[in-house]
Amino acid sequence: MKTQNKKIESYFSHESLGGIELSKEEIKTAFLEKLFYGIGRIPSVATTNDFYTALALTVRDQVFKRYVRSLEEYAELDSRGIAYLSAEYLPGPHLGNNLLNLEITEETREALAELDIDLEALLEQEVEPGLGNGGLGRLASCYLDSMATLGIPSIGYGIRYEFGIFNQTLKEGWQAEVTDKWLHYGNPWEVVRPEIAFEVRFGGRTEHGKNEDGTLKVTWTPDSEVKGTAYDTPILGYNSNGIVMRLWKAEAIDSFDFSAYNMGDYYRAVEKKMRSENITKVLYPNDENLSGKELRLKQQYFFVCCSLQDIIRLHLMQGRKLNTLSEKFSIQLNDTHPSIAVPELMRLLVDEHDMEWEEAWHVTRHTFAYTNHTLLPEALEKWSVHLLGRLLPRHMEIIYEINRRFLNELREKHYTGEQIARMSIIDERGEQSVRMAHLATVGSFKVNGVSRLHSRLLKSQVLNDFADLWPSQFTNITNGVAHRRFLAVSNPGLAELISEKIGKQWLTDLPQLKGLEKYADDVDFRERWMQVKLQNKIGLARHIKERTGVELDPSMLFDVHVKRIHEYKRQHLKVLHILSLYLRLKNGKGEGISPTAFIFGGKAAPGYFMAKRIIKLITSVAELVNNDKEVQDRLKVVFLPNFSVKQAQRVYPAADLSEQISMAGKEASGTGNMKFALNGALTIGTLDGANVEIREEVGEENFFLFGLNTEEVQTKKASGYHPYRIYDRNEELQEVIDFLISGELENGNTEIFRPVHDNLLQQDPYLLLEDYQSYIEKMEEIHEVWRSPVKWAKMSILNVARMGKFSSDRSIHEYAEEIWKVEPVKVQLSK
Ligand code: 8GP
Repeated sequence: MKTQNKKIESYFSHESLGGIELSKEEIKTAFLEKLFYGIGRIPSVATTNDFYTALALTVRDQVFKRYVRSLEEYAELDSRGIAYLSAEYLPGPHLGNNLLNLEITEETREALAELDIDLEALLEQEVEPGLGNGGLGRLASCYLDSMATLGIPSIGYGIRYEFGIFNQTLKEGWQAEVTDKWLHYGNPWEVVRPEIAFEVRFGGRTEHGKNEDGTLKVTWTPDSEVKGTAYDTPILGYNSNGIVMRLWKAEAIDSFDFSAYNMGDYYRAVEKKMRSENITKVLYPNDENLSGKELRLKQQYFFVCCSLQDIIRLHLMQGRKLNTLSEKFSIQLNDTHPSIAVPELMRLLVDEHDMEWEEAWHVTRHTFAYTNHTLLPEALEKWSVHLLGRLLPRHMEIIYEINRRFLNELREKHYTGEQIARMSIIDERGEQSVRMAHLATVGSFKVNGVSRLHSRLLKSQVLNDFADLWPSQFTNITNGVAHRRFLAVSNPGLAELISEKIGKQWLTDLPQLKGLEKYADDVDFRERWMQVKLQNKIGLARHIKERTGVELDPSMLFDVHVKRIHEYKRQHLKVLHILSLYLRLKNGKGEGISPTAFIFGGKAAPGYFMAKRIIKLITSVAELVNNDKEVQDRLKVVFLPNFSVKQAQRVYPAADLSEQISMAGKEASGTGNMKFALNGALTIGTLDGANVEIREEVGEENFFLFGLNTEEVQTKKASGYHPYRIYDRNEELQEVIDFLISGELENGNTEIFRPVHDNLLQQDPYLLLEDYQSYIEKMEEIHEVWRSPVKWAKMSILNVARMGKFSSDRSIHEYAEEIWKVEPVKVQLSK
């Protein structure tokens, strides 16, 4: 905060900004002032949204106070900083989390109650920014939360999509996509920074000439330009610092002067403006083949280009030289989406700042670190050389040069032709394309996977050649979750009970939960524990009734499968299980079945045929089961539409059983698995992703394991897998699979689920049939344990007590220590 104005400077000093505690009276006054002067409303005409906005603005002031202080402190200490580059963020609603971080939830609740306003109703009013698809985007937001709390000087860079992930509705049981309009009522949490804006160029051609001193000079003449403007959302840590999430919005460049054109050109000018703005219009749903999507590549380059220019601006502003960039900044690439940053930084250093290639490459390779989030071959990004070369001609040249030098290095090390072809950044098979994971790996000083198993598979399979070449470059950082949001904010009943027993330190030190272990044998504690769960279930049942009309008895086992819909996550294995129970009940063989409510939620990519059919299958099974009088008090099935962070915060606290049933080797980590267990749900899962480590922590006796492990999956596939043979040998499975095409699910329509049926019998790429029996048997065991409430409660308590490892605070600590080499800077809060 360097200003020449001493009076302003003194206002920013710690003392005059005052303490950070706000009394109920102060909150009330501030709230009313915001209502009058902030949005110009009198209470008699104010809507719930006006109240929400007034409260958000009140809270935002306090958030800014902390944020500004953190900035000051970071600048003064001249500390090393982190830029987190992510094409996706899923922050969830801000209000509740900020109230917790400011520790003013109760004061605010009381202040509003005195004005006859219910805080819960205002929390409900917030529309969350759905700027991500799922796990990867939510992880980025968890990490910003932890970076703020730990005091890591950092900025989260991303894209301010005008339309985020679509809203999901159901039409006759099928998913229908509705445009998300999260900005419709405005966004009180962000501020626009028109002075922080950069130009981004596309297309055109390059010219290779000479500088006066004879060195090579490349000039890029683009054929279009847009401007990226920063929109800042401060992200607060718990009782500590604030950092910023800086999202770029695309606009037409300022120099475009409309008045200089005649009428005809005026419209062309407007069209050009609209074309510019298109870049940040909409988030692409994942799981689709995006390789041909020019606009997607434009988005990636656009936000990377703005972010790097901003980082360089910040670096130079401190009077530093560009060749020290890597000493002052680490840039974390959240998956390959931002990996065009590697050639972009090279371009900026070499072409714009006249650095020698070798020196620029040294800086680049010591600045970037890359996190991989998926092993799925179809999700590994590739861009055709033709498209990339057309849109970013200079970058294509730079990529070729990086690759030429890299392949030379391999040749010097006597690599064979085949190995070289495998490792090349350019894939020469078929249409030439750029392998973005290779580009990110070659351009980074560290590469990490997101769970121990995933990192091992990354090293032994997807990037094995690179791991052999540079073993010390590879590491693992197991994911973690923002436990303050997913326990303290979303499950206040449980949080309170925990704090009563072990104090509040767990809020910033999750391993403290260990202290709960000794209460697992305490009858009174166990009862209160299950009482909290019951209340949460009652709340969720009410919500489900409102949203779907389905009534759930809260005493049932709440068996929950929520996450993106994908075949590898095997929602349809759960469906096979439900059908087996249904048929058992119909055949009078249902004695071992505990009354169960099956709750599903999750979005399917709009173009993913099978995933959408699986949603339809779930809703059809729900129709059948829920309307069959014979099984009514035993089984219920619901599909809760539009799963989001907000929904998730309702669902996790109310779950008894968490379904983590992906085929082993496919789920990089999973983070829902952690959120469930943290809220006292028991897990049924395969040895996949972070399940392995969760089981290790909570103890194998407190985790329901089933199915093949990764090696067994690979052996099975290598030796020739024949799903039909399994079907042929298992009578119950036959009945269940045949049921899919019996017509009973859809008014005599035998064809609707035939694609699922045929896929399972003919290919079954995710081994549902192979794992079926093991799953069914484990579920029988679970139903038996459920009938022993004491045992269940003990297991639930021990699960929570042993989840200390899975806080994103721990993950960020590891990133800071192992990768970024950055020291936390804790801002002193004067109370
Ligand atoms: C997800 C992984 O599927 C999940 O296991 C993991 O917990 C999460 O990332 C956070 O690490 N991966 C993605 O969402 C992903 O790869 N998305 C890209 C394909 C777009």
